[in-house]
Amino acid sequence: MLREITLDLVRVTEAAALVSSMYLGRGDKEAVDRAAVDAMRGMLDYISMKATVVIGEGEKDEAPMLYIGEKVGTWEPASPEYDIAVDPVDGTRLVAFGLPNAISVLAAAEKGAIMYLPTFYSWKLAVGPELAGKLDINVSIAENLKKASEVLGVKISEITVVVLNRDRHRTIIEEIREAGARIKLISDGDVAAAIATAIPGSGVDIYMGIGGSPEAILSAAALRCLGGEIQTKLWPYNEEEKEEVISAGYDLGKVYKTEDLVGGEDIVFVATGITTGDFLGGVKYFKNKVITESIAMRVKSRTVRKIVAYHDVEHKNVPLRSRGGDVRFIELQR
Ligand code: VTB
Repeated sequence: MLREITLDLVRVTEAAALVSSMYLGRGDKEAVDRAAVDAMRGMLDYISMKATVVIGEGEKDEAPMLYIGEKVGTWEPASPEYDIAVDPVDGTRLVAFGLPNAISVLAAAEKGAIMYLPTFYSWKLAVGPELAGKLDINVSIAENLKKASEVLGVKISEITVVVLNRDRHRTIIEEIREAGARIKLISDGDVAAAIATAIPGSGVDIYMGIGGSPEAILSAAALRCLGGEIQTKLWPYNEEEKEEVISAGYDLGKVYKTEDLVGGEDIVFVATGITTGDFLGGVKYFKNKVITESIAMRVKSRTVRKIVAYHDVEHKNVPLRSRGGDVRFIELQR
């Protein structure tokens, strides 16, 4: 059962957040990602499980660590088998520029339960529990917003929709404005945006638009734990990709629902804030402590835990894969 290793998994995203946040505001997003991957990979080595990365940093030849198919965990004969999906930093640019809502995330589920979406991008519509099952990715934005206002019992002008600020979203932004809803345009980090729809008091009701497919899967894992919903459709970004997926037998009209993306009942989702966002505080320093805020949740129990950790800078070790194990935190600080 994933229950037993939940806190171990929190340590994984904590480590990634702690180390990547050392590059806060330095303008170097590759360094942010490299640090997070190294710490995440290092911490995974300590966990008693037989896990396989099914969503990670890409294929083996493009990623040295956390590539798709990589085996992580201790792989002792008696340890349980899982598939894991990771995004060491969702929003590397956000960390590189010290902007809000960057998180480190990981989802674990039974073997075979995590789907693979073949396109780089997907169309997404994510909502919290109240709107789950009520909206439809195939109808107009105006219709969806009207429905949302009825279900939530609020005016359309009180509904907040999050959209990635991209040229490809010009039309949908216009349609949302036309319908009269509030819009929060974000530069990056749509996993946090999708999750925020299901967190009471986050001020976010709906996330929609075209974003990364791996991020759709991670959002689905979180939304299953929170009772929210994500609907997705494949969105090929050029003719070549379109032909590829069609000839591989995929249907561009198919709507993938939350359970299609992450199935089964044994699912854990964990995330740690790197920069402060809508539902998690970022990595902060206070005297000789470095403080992290994480969230851990499971589908089975639907318990959502917030875990605030005060790491003692003098005593803290962080495992880095590149260094073969634990490194003292102060040594990394320079
Ligand atoms: C999306 C979104 C991510 O990057 O992948 C986006 O899902 C990239 O979009 O959360 P562009 O290719 O248009 O830049 C994030 O925002 C961050 O990784």
